[in-house]
Amino acid sequence: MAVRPLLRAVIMGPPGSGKGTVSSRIVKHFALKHLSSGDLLRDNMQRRTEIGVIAKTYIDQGKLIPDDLMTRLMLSEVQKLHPYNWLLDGFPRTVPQAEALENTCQIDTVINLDVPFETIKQRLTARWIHPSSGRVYNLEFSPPKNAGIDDITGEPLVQRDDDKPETVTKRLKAYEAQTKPVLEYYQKKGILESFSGTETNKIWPQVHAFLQTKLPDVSQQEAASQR
Ligand code: G5P
Ligand code: MG
Repeated sequence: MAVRPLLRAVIMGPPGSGKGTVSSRIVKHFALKHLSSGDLLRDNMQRRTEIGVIAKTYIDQGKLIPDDLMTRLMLSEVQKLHPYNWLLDGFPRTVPQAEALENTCQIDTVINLDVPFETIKQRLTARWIHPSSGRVYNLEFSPPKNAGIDDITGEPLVQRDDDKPETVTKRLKAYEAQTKPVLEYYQKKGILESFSGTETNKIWPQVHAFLQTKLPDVSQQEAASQR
């Protein structure tokens, strides 16, 4: 009997590097469950849960949520993902978070989107999101079919409060100081795969080719079964 491959992956990269965009392409092609720490926090903020209220005070200042709170929140979600293939987006973001994750489960691969900061700043001011699904649009790169409206649900799109230029600058500083060391942490473990560029459409084929060495592309299987 064929053994089903199991992949526990993380996608990393600075704010606005395209983690959400690439993740949505990954889940269309590979049988992976996507868990985004930012989407989870925004959902809590929208529902005004205790975590959401605390998170908002940090996110609005472009700061990271404290490690103990973030780790508790994400690890309880990670436990629910077992035994599926999964992709974590936005967690871990500090070395203590990476260590806490490693104490819970083994990570097989880390995809790093290496996009220059100048490219990112431009992108975030043109971003619109559909909060409940996490779908991401960009007025230039991937506009919705109708301005201000989600393609799937027809619900209104919003801009993120933390996409203001001054908050973006703070987020990039937090990335530099607290998240870059996580790349070194995974580099030392030999599981870091970096993809550099300024355009998602050029980075994506490389990520796709890399993941195909680990998992079957289920979209191709589906297409073949319909022929
Ligand atoms: P998030 O939500 O994890 P970030 O800052 O890591 O936020 P973000 O902003 O969600 O990352 P992304 O997912 O990397 O960015 O990028 P994206 O949304 O796919 O793309 C950005 C924009 O560019 C979109 O409009 C997209 O359409 C467009 N785009 C993509 N590709 C291209 C292209 O090729 N060309 C062009 N022109 N456009 C393109 O975290 C938010 C906050 O939550 C807290 C922190 O406070 C954080 O700041 N948080 C945590 N705190 C502590 N620990 C953790 N683990 C935390 N996780 C979240
Ligand atoms: Mg994102």
